[in-house]
Amino acid sequence: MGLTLTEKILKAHTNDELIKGNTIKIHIDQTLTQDATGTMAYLEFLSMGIDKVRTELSVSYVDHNTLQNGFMNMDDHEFLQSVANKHGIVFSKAGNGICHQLHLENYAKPGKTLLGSDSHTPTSSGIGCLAIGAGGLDVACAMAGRDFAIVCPKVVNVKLVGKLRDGVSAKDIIIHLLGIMTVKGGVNKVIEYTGEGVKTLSVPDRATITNMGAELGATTSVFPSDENTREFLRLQEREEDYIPLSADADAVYDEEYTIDLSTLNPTLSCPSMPDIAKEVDELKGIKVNQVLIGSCTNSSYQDFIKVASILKGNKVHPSVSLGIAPGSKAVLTMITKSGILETLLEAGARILESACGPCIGMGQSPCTDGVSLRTFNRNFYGRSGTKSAQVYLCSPEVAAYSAIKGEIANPLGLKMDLWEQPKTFNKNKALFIEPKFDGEIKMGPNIKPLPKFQPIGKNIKCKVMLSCPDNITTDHIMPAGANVLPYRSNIEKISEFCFYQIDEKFHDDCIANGGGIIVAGANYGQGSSREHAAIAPRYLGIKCVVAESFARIHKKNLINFGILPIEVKFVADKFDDVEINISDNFDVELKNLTKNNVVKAHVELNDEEKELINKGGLLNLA
Ligand code: MIC
Ligand code: SF4
Repeated sequence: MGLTLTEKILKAHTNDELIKGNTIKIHIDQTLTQDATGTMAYLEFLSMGIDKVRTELSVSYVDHNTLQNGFMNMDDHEFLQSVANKHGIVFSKAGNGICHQLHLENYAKPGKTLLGSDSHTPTSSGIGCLAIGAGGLDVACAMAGRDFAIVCPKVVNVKLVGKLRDGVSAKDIIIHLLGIMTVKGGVNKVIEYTGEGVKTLSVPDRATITNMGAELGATTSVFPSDENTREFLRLQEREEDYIPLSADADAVYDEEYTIDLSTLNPTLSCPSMPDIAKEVDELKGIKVNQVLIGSCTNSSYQDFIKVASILKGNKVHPSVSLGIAPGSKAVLTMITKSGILETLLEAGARILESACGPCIGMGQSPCTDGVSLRTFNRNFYGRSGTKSAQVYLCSPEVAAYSAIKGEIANPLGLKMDLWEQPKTFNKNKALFIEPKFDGEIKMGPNIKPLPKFQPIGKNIKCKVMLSCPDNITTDHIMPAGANVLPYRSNIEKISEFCFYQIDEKFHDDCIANGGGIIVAGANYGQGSSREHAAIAPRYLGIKCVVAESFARIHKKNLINFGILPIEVKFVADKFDDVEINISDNFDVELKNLTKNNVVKAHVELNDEEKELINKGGLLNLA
């Protein structure tokens, strides 16, 4: 029986048998961190007392908190740079670009494994590696040379046939797929792309698709490594990293979908969930206030060729603000040299820093009730910084054309080839700093020591602190944005914002009651890998989350910090009194004393995870 591409890469990185659903441990070749999750990850790494990272390559990027309004963000950057220098990690300074775009350009290699403390790490899988997002602690462990445990994934075959029409692009493929599979359809699965249509997609196209596989909840998504991959690596002057890789012709998949590219239309994700997919003609005519082009999903040079081809000779509509953030310094340099930048400026675009920026709510919040069209990957409630805003996700083509028209408009059939594809890529590495293995670790006053947590115990009597519906995101649990991100290294302070988006009293109620439990619907914790969404609730005394199901990364983060994720439907309201009894084998009895109902569940944990819960989290084991 033939192997899938996923199985081939997994087999080369594990000694465990690939039995679907079992926990397997895989060896990690490369890691990446970004600043917003990185400070925690490196505090955790430092607590392990290891001199030099034990991976082939580890890179520390600064791209999220680049506003520096106050000393806090810059303190974080100084800390990160000093750790990188001392412990053998390549450091990418602020202004160099977004971690995923940079990693794809500079370091991702077919056949390798990459673990990153950011949920969009799978972007690099567009090149044919297995790139997985995780919490900072898991990445710290990988840097320390420990294997990474995952549930051996099911493999989904998405067969692409035909060719996209002008005006339709990779973003439309993934939004279309999100409409079919939903934001929980990919949990514990790898999405593998096959079929003749794959050949029509460049590596940046593929990376747009694997990037947004995170929105499916997938462990990762992967494309074969083929002649397009070789060409991309040649442009990056690293053709030697190329190896051909693909699934066997008789590979067996767990699920299959076929997408005929020639029939796809431009498709948007509607407010406020990436899987609310609608074709552009259903939305045509909606007036737009803001258009933003950039983020790790759509900020490649190739994207800007299309955007500039549409904008050339046109003006941005008077009622639209168009912001553009090239994904990396290399892309910015290339659009400058080719004249694309001039075209964007002449049309009336604002040029933003090469960083995450508005995608993570660092500036550019829309006006009250504003309609914002973004080429990004997440439109969760409140993430833009304006709760009443209507945020749509779309391709660069839809974004650029709508910016001119002042309303959602259909770019189908437009020609977008006024500029040629590059002959070579800009390789200036001025903002990459190689480690020298010396110096002292710099810890400014905003960087607080990691808190210690007590184990939750076997008998818990407490109150429900929050009862919430399906698809709660980590942006609901631990919001980001310009007011909150500066406190990513300060758990006491950041916990004040916990659940602020949906329950402003959550923090105070937890303090008043000594914590309690959270009750939720399905797919709890989808979205970001930020472990603050586990640490802050734990800090506030949350002991268990009882949900119908969990997102993969968040479930692991909860366990890492000693919170028990109990998977069962439990009817409860805020402030209900509950009693939870946990056996040594993690059979759990949940009693709602207020409503007089009892539910039983079993929490499936491997031996290591049982120990984590029993000891109060991974930090107590270090
Ligand atoms: C995001 O897109 O939500 C982030 C910000 O990149 C997060 C990481 C974080 O919260 O720092 C992610 O995707 O993991
Ligand atoms: Fe940055 Fe947005 Fe990408 Fe997250 S999704 S890494 S915030 S650009």
